[in-house]
Amino acid sequence: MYGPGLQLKQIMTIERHILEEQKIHPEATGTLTTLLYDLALAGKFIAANTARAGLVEILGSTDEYNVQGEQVMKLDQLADSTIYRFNDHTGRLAGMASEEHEGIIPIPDKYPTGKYILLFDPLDGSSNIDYNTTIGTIFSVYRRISSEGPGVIEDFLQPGRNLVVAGYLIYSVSTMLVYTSGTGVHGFTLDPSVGECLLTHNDIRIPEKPKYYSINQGYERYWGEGVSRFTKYVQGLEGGGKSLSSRYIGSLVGDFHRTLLSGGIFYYPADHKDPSKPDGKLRLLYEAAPLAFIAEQAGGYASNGRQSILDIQPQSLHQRTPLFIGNRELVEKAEEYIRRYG
Ligand code: AFP
Repeated sequence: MYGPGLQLKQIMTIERHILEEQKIHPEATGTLTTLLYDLALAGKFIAANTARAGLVEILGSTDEYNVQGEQVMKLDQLADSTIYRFNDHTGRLAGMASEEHEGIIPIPDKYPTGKYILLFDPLDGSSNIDYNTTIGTIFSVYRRISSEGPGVIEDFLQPGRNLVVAGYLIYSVSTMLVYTSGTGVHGFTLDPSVGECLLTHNDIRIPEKPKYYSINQGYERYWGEGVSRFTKYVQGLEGGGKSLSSRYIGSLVGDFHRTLLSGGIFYYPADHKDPSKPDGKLRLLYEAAPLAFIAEQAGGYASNGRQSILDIQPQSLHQRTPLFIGNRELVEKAEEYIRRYG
């Protein structure tokens, strides 16, 4: 319980923070504010269920496979339907897209459509579920391009530069929500005793001195020369490099969150492991782009090895992309190695 030991100088709930942010935009109608509020609420529901994962019969996988050919975990479905149900009826959205659905998720005819588009990865890192390790939810919001009615594919295939809001929830030692609406990156920690997300990380900046590099080293034999040599660089073995320590969770949200707070680089490059996935594993629209927006707002940078993630024009909903994200200096160094060695 809070009392004399209270660590926070000021209690700023996520609701209050979102409302304060809204004041910066006098033209705001409040639609985005309530959308963010509901995403935070959906996150609390998902957090409550992930916290009970070992206790109720939701741990483990279903027998179904999603559009990526990956086995769908029960918690994935629960997270997916939670976010959908919080957002289908509000009149704020023209449509949604999720990792778990092949096409656009339409707003049911009986509800009005609105001016925003919501994309989400309901439960990222779900192969970690059975091992009680970090998982997360990633969300991003665009303004629709079409003028009215149900959202069309062009509304979804927008470059990350057009993002209005991006954020993630991380379900770990504690649950946190981190988001940006283009005015810095702010992190809120869920206090389970009162059920509120309180501001604990105001205006997050990636530390200038990087601490960790993060890549699945198990795939080393599938990398191109640029990635191999860059990895030697971050290990301090080539080019007067950094000699960083290594960390890898295998959950993008977890690996990114650590990179954001500690400084360093996370990368999931293109590799030769699976010819059907020449651009690596991660998805541009609902994984790489939102985290790239957050990274840039925190003073960092994200690239596919050749150009900014935020400048890529998506061609399809589930498009994959190589991702290099973290301290600008390191990501640009990775680009340099890839330009030079491929
Ligand atoms: P899962 O949701 O199947 O666990 O995949 C997680 C993920 O998409 C991303 O969160 C990780 O960064 C990446 O895959 C890890 O992939 P590898 O297991 O190939 O390293």
